[in-house]
Amino acid sequence: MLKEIIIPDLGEGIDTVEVGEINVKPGDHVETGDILVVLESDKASMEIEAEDAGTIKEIRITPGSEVRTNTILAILELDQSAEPTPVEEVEAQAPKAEVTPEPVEEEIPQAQVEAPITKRKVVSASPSVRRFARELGCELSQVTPSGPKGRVLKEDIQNFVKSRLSGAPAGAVVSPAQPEIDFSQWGEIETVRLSKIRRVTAVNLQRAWQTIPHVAQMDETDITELEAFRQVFKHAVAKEGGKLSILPFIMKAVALALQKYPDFNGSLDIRGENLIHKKYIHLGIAVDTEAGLVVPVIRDVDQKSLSQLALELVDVSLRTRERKIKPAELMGATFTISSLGGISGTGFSPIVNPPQVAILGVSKSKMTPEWNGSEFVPRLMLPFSISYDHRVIDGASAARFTKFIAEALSAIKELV
Ligand code: CAO
Repeated sequence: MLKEIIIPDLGEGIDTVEVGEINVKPGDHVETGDILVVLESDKASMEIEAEDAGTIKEIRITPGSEVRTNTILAILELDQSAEPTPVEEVEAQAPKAEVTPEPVEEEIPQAQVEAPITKRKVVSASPSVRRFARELGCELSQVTPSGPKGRVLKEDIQNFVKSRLSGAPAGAVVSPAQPEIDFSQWGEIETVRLSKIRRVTAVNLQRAWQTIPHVAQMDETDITELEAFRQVFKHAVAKEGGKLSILPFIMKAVALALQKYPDFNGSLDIRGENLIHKKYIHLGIAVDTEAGLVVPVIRDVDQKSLSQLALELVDVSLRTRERKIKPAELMGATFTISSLGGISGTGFSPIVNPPQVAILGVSKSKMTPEWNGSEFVPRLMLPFSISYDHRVIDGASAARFTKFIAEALSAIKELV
């Protein structure tokens, strides 16, 4: 059964459009949805797609020609499975159509004609911009327009192509490259090659920074009792080869918080349409090594005791610093903790490590005078923060999450 593929209604005020690309030739087999032809007016491009599967018998237009509503673009021989009635039946109803190239206006018997065709997406762009996009192999419908009335400009295509080459998402603002500077013109210099870890980390951090809308939430907690507890039990843990720093307590509190607020343990799917909740809690722990930052993973933190976590932390951080950690041990984290508490600082906002949606930053605890309602008392206060992906987490949820961690660390008896 043959079918005419005709130009759909072009809309008011558009008499003719120019044929841009013809993506098929006689003999080609097409599936439903395949783009057959691209039409171009001075305002927009229109892709004509196949409504049915079949074989192209004839093309009746040429690139650059002017066509109008209802012009026949091509003749398609429908696949048998796509035909509404058996071939024999159709043949009995109407004479078999012999579609010949001449004359062009010859019609196929009406019984065998089905129309019209769907418009896919109308993109507003000038012919020169469309030509430019075609030369670069860039699909106009994917470009974010910045011109008046949603018109795609030449710069939009340049930005789109740049972002694709740099791995940034479509529509992301691409910063112009930094100019190369000869620093030796102002004094003596030495060039040091960055380690592989630093180079890989740089790419990952830049991608995370450009693709995730980050927000940081600061908080603090009273760990006076926790510290007293730690001083008593750290010797027993040390005898087993572990180190009971504040970190294992924080890991426990975070695991509880992730159970209560599972969004923080989730990941956005690649289209950004679904949040994947993970039923396991694997924590990435940022370890400072000579070669740069490495993040090994401690698994099933919610199922481990404090001393188990203390032992595993020593083992993992030691092997990471000695570069003995296996690649598989660096994968699968659901949330990351970055602790600079052993060094210095009152607060910082770490960068979220995708596909995770949040990261905890721990700073150095400090003895501070705290008002208890009637007097100032010395309390050991631990500052910490979370950075989170605002596409997934709201500010109020972030504040509840950090409040929960703060309370869990203060209530040491319940935590252990
Ligand atoms: N406040 C006060 N003191 C703290 C503290 C805190 N928040 N956290 C740790 N300390 C103390 C520890 O108790 C320890 O003291 P002692 O040696 O007297 O017992 C000392 O600081 C050093 O701790 P540590 O670093 O050896 O142990 P840890 O369990 O706290 O941390 C590890 C382990 C691997 C996370 C850490 O060594 C590390 O590498 N941190 C750097 C992470 C990093 O670079 N992050 C930045 C990445 S950017 O996001």
